[in-house]
Amino acid sequence: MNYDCLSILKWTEAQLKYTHDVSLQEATPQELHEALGQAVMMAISDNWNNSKHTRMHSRKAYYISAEYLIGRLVYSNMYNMGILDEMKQLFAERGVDLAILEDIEDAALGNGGLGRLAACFLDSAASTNIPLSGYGLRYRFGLFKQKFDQNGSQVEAADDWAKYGDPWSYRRYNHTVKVSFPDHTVLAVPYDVPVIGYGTKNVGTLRLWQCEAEEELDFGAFNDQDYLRALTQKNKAEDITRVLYPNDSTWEGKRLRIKQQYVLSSASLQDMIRTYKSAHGKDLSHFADFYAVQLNDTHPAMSIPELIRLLMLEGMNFEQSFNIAQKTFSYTNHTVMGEALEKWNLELMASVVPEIVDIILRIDAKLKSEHPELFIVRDNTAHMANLSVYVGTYVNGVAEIHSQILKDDVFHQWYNAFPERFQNKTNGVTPRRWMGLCNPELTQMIKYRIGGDFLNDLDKIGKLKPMIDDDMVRQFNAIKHQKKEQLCQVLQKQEGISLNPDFIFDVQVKRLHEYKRQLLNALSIMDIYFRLKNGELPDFQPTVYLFGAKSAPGYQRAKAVIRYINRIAFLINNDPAVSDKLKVIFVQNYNCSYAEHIIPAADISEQISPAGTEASGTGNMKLMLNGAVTLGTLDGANVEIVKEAGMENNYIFGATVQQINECRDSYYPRGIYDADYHLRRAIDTLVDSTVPTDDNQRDLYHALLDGTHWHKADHYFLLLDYASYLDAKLRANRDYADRLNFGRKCLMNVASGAKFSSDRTIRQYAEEIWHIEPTKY
Ligand code: 26W
Repeated sequence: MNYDCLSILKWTEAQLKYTHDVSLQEATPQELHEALGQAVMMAISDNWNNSKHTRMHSRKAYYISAEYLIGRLVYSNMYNMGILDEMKQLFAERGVDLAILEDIEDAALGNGGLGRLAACFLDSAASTNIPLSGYGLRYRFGLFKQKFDQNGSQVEAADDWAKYGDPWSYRRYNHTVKVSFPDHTVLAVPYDVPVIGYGTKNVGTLRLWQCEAEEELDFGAFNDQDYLRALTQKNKAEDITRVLYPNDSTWEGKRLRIKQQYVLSSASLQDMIRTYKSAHGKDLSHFADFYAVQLNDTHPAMSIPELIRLLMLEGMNFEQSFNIAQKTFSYTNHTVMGEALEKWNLELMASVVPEIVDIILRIDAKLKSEHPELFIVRDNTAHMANLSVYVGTYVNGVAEIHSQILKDDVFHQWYNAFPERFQNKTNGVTPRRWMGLCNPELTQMIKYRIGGDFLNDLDKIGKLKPMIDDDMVRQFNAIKHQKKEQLCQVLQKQEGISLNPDFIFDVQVKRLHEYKRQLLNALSIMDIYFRLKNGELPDFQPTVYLFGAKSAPGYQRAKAVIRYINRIAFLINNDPAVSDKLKVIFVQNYNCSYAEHIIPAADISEQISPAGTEASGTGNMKLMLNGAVTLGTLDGANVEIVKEAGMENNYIFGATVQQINECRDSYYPRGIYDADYHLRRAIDTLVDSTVPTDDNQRDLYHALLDGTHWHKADHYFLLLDYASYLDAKLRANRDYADRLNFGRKCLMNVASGAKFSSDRTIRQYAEEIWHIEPTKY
């Protein structure tokens, strides 16, 4: 608040001079980023220190997460400080365009929704003065960078995000902790990242642990000229936080992952115990009165046995420690997909963290004595979700429908035993990054219309609704066009493709997974392509279908979908018969920064998972807030989005959860294939010679029509929903022709977005789960 921009500029210049001997104008983007980052860190340091001291003695919450998808911080930090425009101006006056910082890499310390949610939550807690801190891991390599080769296949490259330095964290070596394994002990060194609140002096903290060796160099080995052995311990320690696991929603029982999870858990809890003691003294029996810990899925669930272990080391008995742990932790579930639920083999776990296994077995014995129908350990396997439900105060899902499925299905028996523990916390997104920063034009229009800032009180956006008139719709449409022009420039530069901003922009951006059904979208595009060529869709409004998605590197089906979409894109984009009607583009390396360009330009938001599979979705909210209509199923938060914005302003299709459950046993997709010529023609392009094919594409074809040993045919019901999907898609396309009417639907979505601010979500966590109050300033 009231930061002095001229001082920040002066400090930046001084830093550049001292460290690189260059002027503002001569500096590379990386040098400028480093210097400006350091200057900003200086500017916020008093507020950051004050925030820590102010909350020292009060009850606090901690978010433990293996992932934080924070993206690029330089613009969002200055935005939240309220200085971005003035800084741009000051630099421009000196001949420097701050847009050069678009070259700075994202910090992608997360995979997708779960990691980005963690970042939005920290932003919201800081902006609403809620005393929440984050704990995570400082991966040397974040989520891989993605390119496409000549075949359209995904190629991965390491993401060395901090190679030019990281001005947004301070190494706090004095708070280093030790974490022990049977064969070695490692140091967990904290790096603190400030989380700058918007419109407040509050600055929160994200503390990221980096593993290092106690002895960097084995001098004996070095003297024996055994250089490899001299570095063994160093590498073994650093390996633990070397790389983020790139799997989103499929689980792999890897030894190194246990180590990561244990370091995250142990280091964070040791740190909490240290700060507890310095504020409240040695008696830890009141630990849970001052600390609430939220587990972001089960990735940090080893925190539960670890807290019990640490309290027992302090002299408490098992029962006392268990009770404190139960009061301390709550658990958020982010998926119902069976293959994503973490289940550790006990022998594997015991070889890495033996004492943790002993405690899990004691917890399991206690559970079984109280509730013989429930289990944590079964078949020599520890079910981490069950552990988290049992030794926790609350468990929540991330959208209404998802929380209901947890009660009815995933945790049905647990719900019967502990009904009072189950809650819902519908996800949200931060309006600062996902409106203010990425769409200043729309933000400005809304501020002007409703008279004042709304980015830290999104409820105000509802005031727009009664004001929507043709004039406002025209202004909205003009802004949308402007955002498309800007996106077209980015796409020209990044992908070398030129697009027409007058087209409809229909976007599907999210991780690539069979359940998200990018293939359904692709098949409908092929169908539309053939129909256009036959002159069957004379009034089709020109559309670009835009995809952005990374596939887990070992997920062959997902990679085959990427290749297929790239191949149909090549066919369609090079066919002069449809060039004024249809374009398909799959952007490379979709990430936070790309999202900030794509989302404001979208007209149509594809949210097409089969009902009951997508826990919430958060991209759907970002797109809604930027005025895209949802083309979606009644799944996840889509249900709440259309409840707020009106069915009539969105395009909802497909089977409901109930309908899917009812037809599951008798489902016969080949019957649909045989009966629908258009759909058949589209599906056949997976295997005929319309586009190049391969074994993996043939596998997609057979998975749809024949099934495999582990899944029946068309496990995700593409064929079941196809007809209603195409119908809704073409209806949206027709409706677009009436620009005023369609623009009104878009604006109704913007004006109905209040619920989807993560400020609302984080307040509900604070009130209903953590029982903490905002700090007063
Ligand atoms: C251990 C492997 C693994 C990795 C990641 C299992 C599960 C995950 C996450 C649960 C995947 C994820 O990001 N889930 C998404 O979480 C978002 C935030 O709540 C939701 O909006 C998405 O619907 C959900 O898929």
